[in-house]
Amino acid sequence: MPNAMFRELFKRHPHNPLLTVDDWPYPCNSVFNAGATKFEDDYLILVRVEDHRGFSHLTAARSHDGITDWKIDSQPTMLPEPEEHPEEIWGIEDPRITRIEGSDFWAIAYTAFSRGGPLVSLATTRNFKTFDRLGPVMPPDDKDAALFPVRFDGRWAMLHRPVGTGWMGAHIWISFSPDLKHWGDHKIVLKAREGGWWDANKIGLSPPPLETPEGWLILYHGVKDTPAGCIYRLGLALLDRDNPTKVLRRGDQWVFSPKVPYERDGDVDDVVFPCGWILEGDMVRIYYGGADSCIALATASLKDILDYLRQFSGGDYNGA
Ligand code: M1P
Repeated sequence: MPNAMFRELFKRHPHNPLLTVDDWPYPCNSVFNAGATKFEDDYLILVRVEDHRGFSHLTAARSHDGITDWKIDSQPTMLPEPEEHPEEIWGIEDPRITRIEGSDFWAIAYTAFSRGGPLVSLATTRNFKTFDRLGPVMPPDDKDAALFPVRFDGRWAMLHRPVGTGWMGAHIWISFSPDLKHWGDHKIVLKAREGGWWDANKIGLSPPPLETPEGWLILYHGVKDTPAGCIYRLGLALLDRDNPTKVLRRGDQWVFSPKVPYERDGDVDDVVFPCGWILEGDMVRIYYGGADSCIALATASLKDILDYLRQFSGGDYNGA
C-alpha cells in the first residue's frame, strides 16, 4: 500500500500564523515567503511584503526565540531600485538567505520582477541594513534560486528554476560561477516528475540547500495543477556533498501540504512556500508563507528527515 506509511514530517507551531499584515508597522497587502537566518543573537527573517500596487519589497523582522515578540523594521528594509536596477521595476520577491561559510557576509538570492519576466538577482549584506547588489545573474524566466554556502573546487554553486517555453516542464537546475557574477555549466539537477505525481511538471527550490552529514538536503515545492487550482506541497531530496549535481535520494511522497485555514485560504489558496530554514541541534525550523498571506513556522527532526529519505526514496531520482 503506497499510503500505508504516509506521514507529514513537519509539525505546525501552535503560535501559527506567526505574522500577518495586522502585525505590520506600515500599510501593506500581504506578508509571506520569508528568508531566514540567525543574526547576532536573534532569528532574523527577511519578509516579502506586497504593497497595494501589487509590487513587493523586503522587510526584516527579528525575534529572540524565533516565535514571539518580533521586532519589525518600521520601514521597508530593501526596496526595489528601478532607477539603478531597471530589472526591479515591478518589485523584488522571495529572498533566500545563505550564510557564506567562513565569511562575515550573507548572500541573498531574490526574484526581480522585470519587464521581461521574473529573473534571479543576487545581493550581499553584512548587517541586514545595507545591501550590495550584484544585479541580475540569470535572465527571465527564472526564480526560486539560492546559493550553496561553500564553494566546489573553488566555484560558487547556485540552484535555480528556469522555465522554458512549451511543455518542457519547470525543473531545478544547478549552475557554477568563479565570481558570483558570471554563471555557467548549467545542468538540470532535479526534474519535475510527469503525469499524476504531486510534483509533476513544475517544481522549484524552497529554502537554500542545507548541509548534513549525509549530503545536501533539498526542500522543494511541487505544484499540482488541479481543476480547482494549483496545490503547492513540499518534498525532499539529498544531493552528494562533494558533487551537488548528483542526486542521492528523492522522496516519493510530499512531506508537508496545505491543510489549515491560513494555508488553504488567502491571496493564493493552497500554498505552503518556505524560503528559509534554520538547523539547531537536531531541530529543523522552516519559515514558510501560507496562502501568500502570512508567515508560519513548522519543525521536524533532522534525524527523522534523513531516516525518511533512506526509507522512502524511489529509484526515479531525477523524475526522468
Ligand atoms: O502563488 C504561489 C507562489 O507562486 C510563485 O512560485 P513558483 O513560480 O515557484 O510557482 C511565486 O510567485 C511565489 O512567490 C508564490 O508564493
